[in-house]
Amino acid sequence: MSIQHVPENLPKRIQHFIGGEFVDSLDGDTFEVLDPVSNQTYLEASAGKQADIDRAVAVAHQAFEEGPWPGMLPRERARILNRIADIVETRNERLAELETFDTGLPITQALGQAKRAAENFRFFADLIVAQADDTYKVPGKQVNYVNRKPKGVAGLITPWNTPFMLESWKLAPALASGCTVVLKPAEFTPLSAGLWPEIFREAGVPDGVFNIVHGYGEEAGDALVKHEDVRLISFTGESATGSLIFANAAPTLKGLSMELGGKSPAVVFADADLDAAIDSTVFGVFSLNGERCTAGSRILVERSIYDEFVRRYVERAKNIQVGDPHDPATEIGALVHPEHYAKVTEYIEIGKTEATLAAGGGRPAGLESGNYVQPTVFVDVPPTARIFQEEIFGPVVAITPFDTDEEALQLANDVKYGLAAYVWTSNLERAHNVGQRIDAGMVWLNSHNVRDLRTPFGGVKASGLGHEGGYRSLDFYSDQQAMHISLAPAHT
Ligand code: TXE
Repeated sequence: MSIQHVPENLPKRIQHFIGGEFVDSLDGDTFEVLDPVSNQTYLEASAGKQADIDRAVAVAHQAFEEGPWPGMLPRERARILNRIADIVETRNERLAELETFDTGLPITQALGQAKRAAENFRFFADLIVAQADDTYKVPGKQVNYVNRKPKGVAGLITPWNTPFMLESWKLAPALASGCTVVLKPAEFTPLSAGLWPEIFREAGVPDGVFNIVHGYGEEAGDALVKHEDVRLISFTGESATGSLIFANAAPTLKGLSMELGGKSPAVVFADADLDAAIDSTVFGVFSLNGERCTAGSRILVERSIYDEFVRRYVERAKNIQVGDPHDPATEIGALVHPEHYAKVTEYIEIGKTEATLAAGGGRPAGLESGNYVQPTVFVDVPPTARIFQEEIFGPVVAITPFDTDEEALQLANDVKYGLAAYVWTSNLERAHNVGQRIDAGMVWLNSHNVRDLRTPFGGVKASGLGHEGGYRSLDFYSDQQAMHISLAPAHT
């Protein structure tokens, strides 16, 4: 039976943060926040709607038009971003405790999130100081130069799988660029966002620059997307939601950056380092409770090693420790919410009608309540199966064999998504050729998930629009005004 771990000093209510103050919704409405271990309500959060978004955007807009933030020199903003990073790191344990309580992620995996969030702020602090603007000399003693300006109020809409870290991945470049922001966290996991206001205040971010409005996507999120004073939306979430946001943003011609769903292939050739490939593909779909957008949730294995691969993979899956996320021994915790648990278990039942169940498929022994599922492995999965085509976003993997490189590529690309891909082979020519031909925004060859923050992070096809990372993020949050000046002597 899962132990009940409730962090101390939880807020009575998770409120919006607008203009430097914690406030309730104007209509006083709230929504329940469940603990994924017990599915009990320990918290409520302010339910933001149009009026609350209007209030937050007005404050952010005024801070942009009249406040010091957009006009600061990059090195001044960089100093504040570095202070944010330092303070975030001092909150590591508290953040991990809140994140585990809110998301159901194993505490050992939540403990890594503060460091990643801090790194995001340090990285963009460095980048804005290093960034040079373009100048061009043209005939007739004319000079052209680019005047880079922050776009304005940025709407940031984030998902629930690693909420604090994914919020930092948008907050850092938006604030570094001089934008002011309204953050709309995921309603499943609003808790850790409440750490930002104190961190930003301590670091010296002026009031009004950073605002949070909690609420449902179709209410607060929708109002943010449609607001005419919001210049751009950076969104991370499901592809279907991305399409909706794309349509709703059209009338106000907003800038859009969208990191969406995935159903990423891991292609394992017979000449792969099998130990490394199995370690990676187990990590790829069972870490973060399988609630990982870049999860390698389809594994395509060359036929000659297929039986050996499946045998070893099933063995590993059966030994993964599922349990209370606050227990340091746990490797897979509780899924984030009963609604998501229902979605994942429904896919598991569908999978049983489409393919062969080789491991898992039910509730772990001894965990009779809570959103717990066994690490589940389906094999001999046909490409027409729903569990091959659709994102499950849980600890469920589909494994299937292939005979030729061409067949591997055909299977890999036979989905609407194109986020990540993983290729395992000792033939490096084949690794590059196969990797480059997979429809994916990000490909790892004999590796996984390690990346430099300057590389473009994003997907193709249904997995996204635009890329985050490095200068691509800064360009998204900035207008680049082309200035032209004559240095020829004025006609006397
Ligand atoms: O997404 P949802 P979830 C994806 C992952 C999975 C999904 C899980 O693939 O599919 O995110 O997160 C708000 N107008 N990624 O279930 O439901 C909603 O309130 C405006 C990919 O949260 O799309 C929440 O804040 N906003 C990613 C946010 O959108 C709306 C990495 C996401 O909600 C809205 C992590 C609307 N109509 C997860 N409806 C990557 N590619 O990097 C909902 N929202």
